[in-house]
Amino acid sequence: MPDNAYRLVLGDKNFSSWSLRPWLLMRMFDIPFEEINVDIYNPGARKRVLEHSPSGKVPALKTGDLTIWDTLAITEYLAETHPDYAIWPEDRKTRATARAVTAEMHSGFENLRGEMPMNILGSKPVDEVSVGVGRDTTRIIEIWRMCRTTYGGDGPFLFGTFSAADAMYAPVTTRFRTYGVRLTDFGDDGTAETYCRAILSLEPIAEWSESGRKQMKERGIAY
Ligand SMILES: N[C@@H](CCC(=O)N[C@@H](CS)C(=O)NCC(=O)O)C(=O)O
Repeated sequence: MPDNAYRLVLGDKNFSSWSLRPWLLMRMFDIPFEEINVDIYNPGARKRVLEHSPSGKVPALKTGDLTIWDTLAITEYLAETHPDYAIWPEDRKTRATARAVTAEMHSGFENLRGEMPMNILGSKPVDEVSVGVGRDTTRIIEIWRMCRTTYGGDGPFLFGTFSAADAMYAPVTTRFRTYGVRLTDFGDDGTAETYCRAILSLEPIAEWSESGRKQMKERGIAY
């Protein structure tokens, strides 16, 4: 393997939302990489992850003697290493907005993340969501509508063509589906619904889910 080849350390595909983000980004930009899949939920998980990632968390990107152990840092490294790919929008002000919405996801929406953990293969519709999840959902819908109407142009993604911002929000679209969140209850005029469909119908999302199903089967969990 060449010294600068990429190895992406990933957690369980059905559950690890942070792992999905850089994986999807790299697949959408056709950046080749090898996967290192780690079982992060069964006994001994911490030791297994620490073999690859000093924070004890996944994902981590390894290349040569470098390990990058945070999703946002991985994203920035890829954007710097592959300047020809529009991982961030080209226009400086648009790029700043894309970074702001990406960072808002990276550091926020604790209610949604805590109460509705990613479970791509699962279907667990809820009758009602908590006040906190409702607040997070309303803000996410507001972000998506702002991006789509201001920057979406002819493309189906937040900034037109697929960018780091879409990779960051992809697990949210799967959560809304898993938990049957009715987006119209939180101010959606159809823009967020359409955006969710655009992400969920991506070929790599189907690939990730299928691979997640195989992993679950190997671990004795039927989906
Ligand atoms: N800030 C980190 C968060 C990574 C994270 O929380 N990963 C979870 C899996 S989705 C994890 O490794 N959890 C294992 C643990 O906390 O022990 C990032 O952006 O990559």
